[in-house]
Order: sequence, then structure tokens, then C-alpha cells
Amino acid sequence: EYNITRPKGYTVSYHFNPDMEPHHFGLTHPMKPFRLTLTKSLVTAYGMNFAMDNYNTRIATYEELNSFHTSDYLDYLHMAPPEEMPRDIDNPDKEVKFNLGGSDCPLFHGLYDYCSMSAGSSLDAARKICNKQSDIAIAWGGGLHHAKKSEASGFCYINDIVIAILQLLRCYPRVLYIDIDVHHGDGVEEAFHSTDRVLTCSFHKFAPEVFFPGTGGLDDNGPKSEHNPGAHHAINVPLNDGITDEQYGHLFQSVIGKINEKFRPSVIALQCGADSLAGDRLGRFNLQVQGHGACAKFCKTFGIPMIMFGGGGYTPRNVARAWAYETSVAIDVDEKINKIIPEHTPWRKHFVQEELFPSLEQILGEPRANRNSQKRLQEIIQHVHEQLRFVNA
Ligand code: TV7
Ligand code: CA
Ligand code: ZN
Repeated sequence: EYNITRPKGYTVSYHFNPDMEPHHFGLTHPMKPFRLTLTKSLVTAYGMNFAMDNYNTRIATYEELNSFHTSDYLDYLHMAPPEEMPRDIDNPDKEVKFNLGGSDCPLFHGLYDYCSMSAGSSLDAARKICNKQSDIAIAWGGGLHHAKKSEASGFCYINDIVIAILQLLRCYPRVLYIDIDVHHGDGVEEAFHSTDRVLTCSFHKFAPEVFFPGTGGLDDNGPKSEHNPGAHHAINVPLNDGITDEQYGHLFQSVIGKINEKFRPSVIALQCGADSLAGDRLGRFNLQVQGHGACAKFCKTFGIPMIMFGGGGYTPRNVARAWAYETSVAIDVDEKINKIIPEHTPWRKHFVQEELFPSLEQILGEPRANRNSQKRLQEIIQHVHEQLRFVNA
């Protein structure tokens, strides 16, 4: 029915480390590295590997991690003993250093290796873009946008995105960072708050006090000091529960379209956190696989190099569907696979019997009530366009 061939005129690469999967945050922890293997299986099952360069990536070195993170932090991350039993909701926090060892960021066996693998894949992707060996580089094992230079946060220990962007800045004048994870991309925003060579734009659920991390309001546009070139180079799109494909698509195109016009990026770093999908265990939006993928599709129309990172995503089967679909967008077979992947159900009998892979309606789950008014979305667009008067390439 469909034929998978290499895209004409450009190269896509897939950066993967199979050794990430065996790592465990703890039984009840929402982050499941298994989703990366599930994604890879789906990509291979559709033969998409034949349309890309596939790399099994090496781990990032201490020095590479040190390009963003402090030695104090890295040494502790390296040396801290794994906890006997990772804490969870019932097992409250004791003393923690660098925010390591709480319930969100537990210390587990092989943690440092796991982090080095995630960063290694993202850095490998960035290098292939710099060398012009790749036009779109995919690193689903990365996208850990909350990590700070000396602090773990929200399931993120090493900020592979910041490390990859630092690499891109060696070869490209301006990097546009876009974040469609349901959470605010605070770590990446903060890392580049004093430069005008990186513009960050995050779309997220915003409800300080009740939804993590609580930052990223409409007025958060980077430190507004007179001498800060990075002022106005942080764009935030705060949203409420239940946003639909249609609303999100309109917002994304008008915000990112305008940013592209004003900022003229030389390369895009797109964080594709899949927790913005309907039916996500932690998310609150109503995006379908197609609506999520439409963001990648739109970015691709700019015809500049792009890295696609993973990120959040807590209903593993949906994460695999979304990232496999976005891989198909990258290699340009989306029109043919369009209908199939978002509803993909493997033939394996026990999956079907146990309803691990239910139908589309079941998957993407009960739609949540939509709390985003057209009026509010229009105000957001207006504010962003005003911010962008201060941005010039
Ligand atoms: C990029 N939400 C990361 C998103 C990070 C979100 C949080 C949990 C959570 C943690 C668990 C768990 C959970 C069902 C959900 C204020 C707290 C409240 C921990 C229970 N179940 C990304 C981080 C966020 C850990 N953290 O953007 C072990 O939910 O809201 C918080 C902080 C304190 C800690 N408690 C939650 O997607 C990758 N955590 C079950 C077991
Ligand atoms: Ca986001
Ligand atoms: Zn998230």
C-alpha cells in the first residue's frame, strides 16, 4: 500500500541507544525508558529505517556534559549511591542534594550511564547537523528540558537539549528552540536567557501552584534588563486543559510563523514531548497524533536543518505512535502512513487480548473539557506578536 524510500534531496538520521531501555526510575514512576524501544520497533516495523541513516550512539563524555553542567553536580551524579527503594508518593522525601533522590528524580542503578546515553544521542544528532551529513536528525532519547546546570528537576538530570544547542551554536548563528511538551521548557529557556542567538518558545499547560513547573507565563520573556541581549528572546504560550488539534495548530502556525519571519533561525531544535497528547497519564491536552505531528510538519516547511528531540510522554503506546508518526513526517511518507500509524495496533495476540493497544477512541481516551476560549488564544497571539517587535535577525 505504501512504499518507503529515502526522501529526495535531503537526509534524515535516527540516533538511538538501545541500552537506555533497561534503566528503571522505579515501578510506579511515570517515566518509562521502554517507550524508546517501543518507538524504535514501530519505526522498523514500517520499514522507515530504510529511508534514514541509523546510528547507535555512543555515550556523552564527562567533558561534554561539563559544557553545561557544573563539575560539583556531575561528580555527585556520578558518585551518589542508588537508593535501595526509590521513593514514591507514599514514601516522602528526606534530605536531597542537587534535587537528586526525591520522588521525581530518584537515584537508580546506572543513572549516570542513562544520562550520558541520552545526551550522547542528542549530541550525535547535533554533530550530524553541523557536519551537514544530516538535514533532519532524530533523537527520541533526549528532550530532557527541565535539568539545570547544577540541579535535577522533573525527571530530568542532564539537559541534553542545552548541550546539543551549544554544539549547534558553534556552526550556526541562530537557533530556534520550540517545545511542544505539555510542561514548560524552563531549563532550556533559563540556559539561554542572556543570548540573542537562541530564541526559545514553549507551549504548555500553565497553572502555577497546581501544574509543574509553574513558570512560563505569557509575560515571561526573559530577563528584561537594558543590557541583556537575550531580553525578549523567550516566548511562552500558556494554555489551559483540553486544547484541540485545531486550536493548537492555529496557535502554533501563527506564533512559530511569525517567529520564523522575525528571528530568521538558521536551525530548529524541536522538543516533541508526547505528554501533550490526549490520554496521557500526566498531560491535560486533547491533541491527537496528527495534531502533534502537524507541528513537526509545519517546522519542516521552513526548509532549514532540524533536530527532533523526545521529552515527556507517559502513555507509552501513544508515545510510540506519535514519534513513529513524526519520523514518517521527517522522511516524507506521512501522506501514505497518515491513516495507519496513529491507530497502529500490533498483531500480537496478547496485546490485543489485554487491551494494551486499544482502538483510537480508547487510546486517546475521553476528551477533556476544553478550557481554552478563542478570545484568550487571540490575546496570546497578540502578545507574542508585540514581543516580536523587539526581535530582529
Ligand atoms: C519532561 N508530575 C517532565 C515532567 C515532570 C513532572 C510530576 C509526577 C509524579 C511523580 C512520581 C509519580 C507522579 C502521577 C507528576 C511537585 C511534586 C508533585 C511526586 C509524587 N507519580 C517532562 C514533574 C512533576 C514519582 N512534579 O516535562 C514517582 O504523578 O509536580 C511535581 C512535583 C512533588 C513530587 N511529587 C509530585 O515531561 C521529561 N511528578 C509516581 C512515582
Ligand atoms: Ca512545552
Ligand atoms: Zn512533560
